[in-house]
Order: sequence, then C-alpha cells, then structure tokens
Amino acid sequence: MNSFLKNGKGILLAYDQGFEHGPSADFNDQNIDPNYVIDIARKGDFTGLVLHKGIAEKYYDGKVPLIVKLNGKTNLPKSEPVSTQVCSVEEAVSLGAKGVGYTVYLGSAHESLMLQEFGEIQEEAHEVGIPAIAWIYPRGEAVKNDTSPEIVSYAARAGLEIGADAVKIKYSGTPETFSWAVKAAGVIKVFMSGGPKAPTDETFLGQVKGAMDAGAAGLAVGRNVWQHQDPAKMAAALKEIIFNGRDVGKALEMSVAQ
Ligand code: FBP
Repeated sequence: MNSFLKNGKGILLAYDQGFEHGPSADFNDQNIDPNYVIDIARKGDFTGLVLHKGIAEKYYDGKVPLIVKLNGKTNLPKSEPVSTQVCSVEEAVSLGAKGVGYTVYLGSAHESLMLQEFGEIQEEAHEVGIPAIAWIYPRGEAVKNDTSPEIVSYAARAGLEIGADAVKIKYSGTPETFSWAVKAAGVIKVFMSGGPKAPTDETFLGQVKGAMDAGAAGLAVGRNVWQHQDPAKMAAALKEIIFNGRDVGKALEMSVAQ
C-alpha cells in the first residue's frame, strides 16, 4: 500500500460515480468532465486516484498514483446488489495502475460471487506486486443498517480475512465504535468512505476526524470534494486532519489561509 501513503496516511480521490450512480445523480457541468476531477487530484496532492478502466484509458495522465476499479455496476437493477469484474488485473497494470480496487456487497444474496472474484484478483494482484483494495459495503435485504458498529466492524474483518491490503468502509458514527472496526481490520489499512455530500463542511470533517482518531489510515472520498464549490479548500482541510492531526476548526482555518 506504500504507493498510496505518505507517512502511513492517505487520501484517495474516487471518481467512479458516473458509472455507479449515473451522471445525472452526481454531476454538474464541471465535474462531469474527468479532466476537472483529475486536476483536483493533482493540485490537491491526493495520494491516489480511483477510476474505472475507460476513464483511465482515455484521460489518466500519470500524475497521481492510480487505482483501477476492477468491478462495477449501475444503479438500474433493483435486485440484490451484485458487482462483477469489468477489468482484469493485467489490463489495469497496463493502464498504469499501482493498485486495484474491488467492491464486495457483504450480506447480499450474491456475496459469494464477489468474494470468489475478489479472491482471484487478490492473487493476481499480488503476483504482479500491487495491492488489492476492498470496498466492503454491507448491502441487500439482509442488511438492515449498513453503518451499525457491528456491521462496519464485520466489513473490516472480512477485508482482513479475504486478503485485502486495505479496506474502504463506511463510518460507524463515533470514534469509539470505529476504533473497534479498525481493530477488527488488524494490520491492514482502513480508509473511511466519503458518502453523499454532507450538509456542512464541519459535519464531514468531523466524521473524518473521528475516523482518524479511531486509527484509520485515511479517507477515500469523491462527492464531498468534487461536488464542493471550492474543492481545493476542502482538500486542504482534509489533509490538515489526515496528515497533521488538526481538529476541525483549525483545519478549516488553515485551509482558508492556503
Ligand atoms: P463518495 O465519497 O462519493 O461516496 O465515493 C466513494 C465511493 O465508494 C465510490 O467509490 C463509489 O462510487 C461510491 O462511493 C459508492 O456509493 P454508494 O454507497 O452509493 O454505492
């Protein structure tokens, strides 16, 4: 995971939502353009950029370390969630990936399919010496609350046990409960997942601070940065919290000064 970390911490910019949610759900005239978001990653010194292979192939400029998402789905089917492979490890590497990502919908009726595919891509990634990062999102009929401490720590532990080098999980609401999830993940890195744009900067930064205080390695974020009216300011505040351990107020103050 070292390619995506600075002093053991990292901030990854995710831009797979056009496929996962559809362009009309998340984009405006600016952020529908991949170049706009790739530029935010570069100017904001993100330690990783997450793309599907099509965007990587057509737009990636080699500036920020690349993670290619190997599976994906649209939000059109209303059945139990399942996301299957759309890109090989070999193809990801040829596009410049220094790591690969894969989403497992834990608890879905189709979880076994995703667990099996992840097992295969994890082995292939390790053969070529790159990390396999698991987005582990509990979801489906059987999952009543995807941010409960029990389910979030279950996701973290599943990541460790299936061989992920890092897990991306949702915040469980408090540093106390999230630290249990971090413990459950053992030696692997835990990244908090961003989620929909929060109502205020303080709200989102407070969650990130809570996750970092709980021992997270960092954040994988999309909408809270590239939907922000000032992405550079939000990125600066996030970095103050993640890399310099600032509290929310100080991070915001420093982000204005930059
Ligand atoms: P966001 O910060 O925008 O939530 O991005 C993180 C991410 O994991 C993306 O990689 C992915 O497309 C999205 O969240 C998944 O969203 P959802 O939870 O709605 O499926």
